[in-house]
Amino acid sequence: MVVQESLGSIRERALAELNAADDLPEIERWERAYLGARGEVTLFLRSLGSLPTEERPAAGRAANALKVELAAAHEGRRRGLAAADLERRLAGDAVDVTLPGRAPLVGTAHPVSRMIDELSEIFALMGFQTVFGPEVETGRYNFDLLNIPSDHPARDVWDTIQVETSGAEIVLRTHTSPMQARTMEATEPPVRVVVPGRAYRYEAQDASHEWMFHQLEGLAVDERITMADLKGVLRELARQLFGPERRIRFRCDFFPFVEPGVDFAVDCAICGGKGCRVCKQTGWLEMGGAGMVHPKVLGGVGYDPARYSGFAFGLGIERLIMMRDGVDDVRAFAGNDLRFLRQFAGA
Ligand code: FA5
Repeated sequence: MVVQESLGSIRERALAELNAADDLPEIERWERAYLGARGEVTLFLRSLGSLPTEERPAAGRAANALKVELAAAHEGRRRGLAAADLERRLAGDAVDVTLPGRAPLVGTAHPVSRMIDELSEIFALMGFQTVFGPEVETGRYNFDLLNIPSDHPARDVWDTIQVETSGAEIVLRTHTSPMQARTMEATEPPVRVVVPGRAYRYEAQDASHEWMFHQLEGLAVDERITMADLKGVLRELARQLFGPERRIRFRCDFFPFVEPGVDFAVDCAICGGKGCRVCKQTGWLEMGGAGMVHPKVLGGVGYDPARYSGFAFGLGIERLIMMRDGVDDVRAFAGNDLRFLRQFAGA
């Protein structure tokens, strides 16, 4: 009787504590306290030997029944808590599939690349092919074949980034003009090419000068090419880029590889030529240098200057974008500031 009573009170206490346990670690502690190697029920079973012989079978059955009952209750409670715990965690991790997604960052072509594409298209419609040339050049193509003698200041080490100092004159090209001779050497007239690409100069940087920038070279060589052709092509370029009303201006300038040489400008589209902040009150925006290919350049690549004539021009691509889109510092193009670059996205 005593045995039954004490088992009864263990049972009541155990079930009450089990119901009160409300997380998995507490349930594990409970299991150790009642059913573990030193648990109350286990110790009770071990102590059966000290009972009088006639009480042992009934006490053993009762204790085993309690052990089975408590083990089943433990398992039921553990599963219930585990399921509740899982549900709680799932609710915390829930994804609201109705929320709008995050827009991925989409890259866009650099404004210089866009301008190169645009220029290539404009010139393709006038029959010019786009070609590319090496950025590391020899003195022969960068200077000699362009009639720039070795005592010309442009050959001075201060203007040119030298790649090789051992004697051979290997430089980063200072303009895209070396492709004039390279193109003519590779083909017979007629020639009509434009050459976009990088140029490098050992130059102090400021709002309108970079040490690395882009140019677009143009070259046309055939029989009877005249300055009128040059003017027509550049006027068409100015109109395509800046609008149908645009006029262009030629002024005398000197480049050793053209004769005559000019600088060319377009009348300012913002003020219509009256003078404003963008054109610095002059009414004109400078686009680049141009002229008729010098007979020495034609002769240097084996063309007969008595039979063939041609024109060439070179313009600064960053400066064109600056004029058209109102950018006031050339350093912005290579500055890696996404706020600047994004303004051109989709333009
Ligand atoms: C030349 O480079 C000649 N090769 C152009 C030429 C070609 C003349 C064919 C005749 C026949 P110039 O140094 O002026 O010329 O440069 C041409 C253009 O490149 C300039 O008008 C300017 O728009 C751009 N440019 C020159 N230097 C820089 C610089 N440091 N930073 C940005 N743009 C520049």
